[in-house]
Amino acid sequence: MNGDQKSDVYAQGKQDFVQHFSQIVRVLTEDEMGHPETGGAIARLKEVLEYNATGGKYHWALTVLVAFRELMEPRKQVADSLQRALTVGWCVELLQAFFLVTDDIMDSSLTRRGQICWCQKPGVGLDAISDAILLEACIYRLLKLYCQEQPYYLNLIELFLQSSYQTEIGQTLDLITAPQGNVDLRKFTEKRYKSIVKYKTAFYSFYLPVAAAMYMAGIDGEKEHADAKKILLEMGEFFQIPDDYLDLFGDPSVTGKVGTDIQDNKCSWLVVVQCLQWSTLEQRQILKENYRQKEAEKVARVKALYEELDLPAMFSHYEEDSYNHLQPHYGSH
Ligand code: DMA
Ligand code: MG
Ligand code: MG
Ligand code: MG
Repeated sequence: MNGDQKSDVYAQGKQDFVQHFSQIVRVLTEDEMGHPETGGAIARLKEVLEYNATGGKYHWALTVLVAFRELMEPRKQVADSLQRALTVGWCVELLQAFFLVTDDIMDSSLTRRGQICWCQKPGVGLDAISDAILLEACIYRLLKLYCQEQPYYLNLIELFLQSSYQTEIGQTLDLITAPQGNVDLRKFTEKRYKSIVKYKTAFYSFYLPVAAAMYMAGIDGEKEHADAKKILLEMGEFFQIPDDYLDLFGDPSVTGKVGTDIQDNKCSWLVVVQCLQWSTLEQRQILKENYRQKEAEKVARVKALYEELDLPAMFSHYEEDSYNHLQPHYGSH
């Protein structure tokens, strides 16, 4: 497939996928909506789903669909199996929503997908923790409702549990490398950076959607999954680097979020792989004094330092190189 054909399948899938959302909400809420005991909680769940599960790019979820269409024998791509693929796509999206709601609490973020973070909405606050847990529970309700009879049901449950665990380990690494008390630049190593990214991003956004489609298509061999995992985890790293770059240099009206990595003392690509490699002792001192600080002038000082070090240009080169590096893999079928 060439690039254009690929974006076509994504565009086509997106319509089907977005339309499937009303069915997802209905299936998750219809039995208990109006229930004398649980009805109120279910109404809250509906609101949480509508606010937090929609409005993203749906890229990872659509990957389930595209991979499913490629891997599944065409004669088995009937209405029922496509419905299941759409639903598993929504399970990936719910997992993402669960992580984003909690991530925004941990990162003290203000906006997400062009709107106020759920936890920042008046009257929500830390109740968002309970909402996030509900979002996670919905994944397993959907898997049961749609896939219970399928031979791959257990594999899918284990895959979602395993991916959640890896991501939670990644979030933990991310947090303990960005302690609230002090700035310790020695913690920011390239090795640590790679581990954080592999666990917090690559498993759930790259390996999970493809592996889910593989299981649904009956591909459950260890070797096939290990091979897919190897390249997909590598791709995950290439994805987090732009996220880190755009946290500071992106336009919030495009990214839909205002960055917080400097204020949060994060082990971001900008500080680790670039800044610490190129900076002088004086520049490191500036970093020490201004990183992990909330004041706008201090954040601006760090940004100015990154600009002095030419990090935006380095990022462009890096992007080009990584694209060329991954191109043979992208084009391999
Ligand atoms: C996010 O990393 C990782 C997960 C598991 C949501 P991040 O905090 O850099 O993401 P974002 O920039 O979207 O807040
Ligand atoms: Mg975040
Ligand atoms: Mg985070
Ligand atoms: Mg980020």
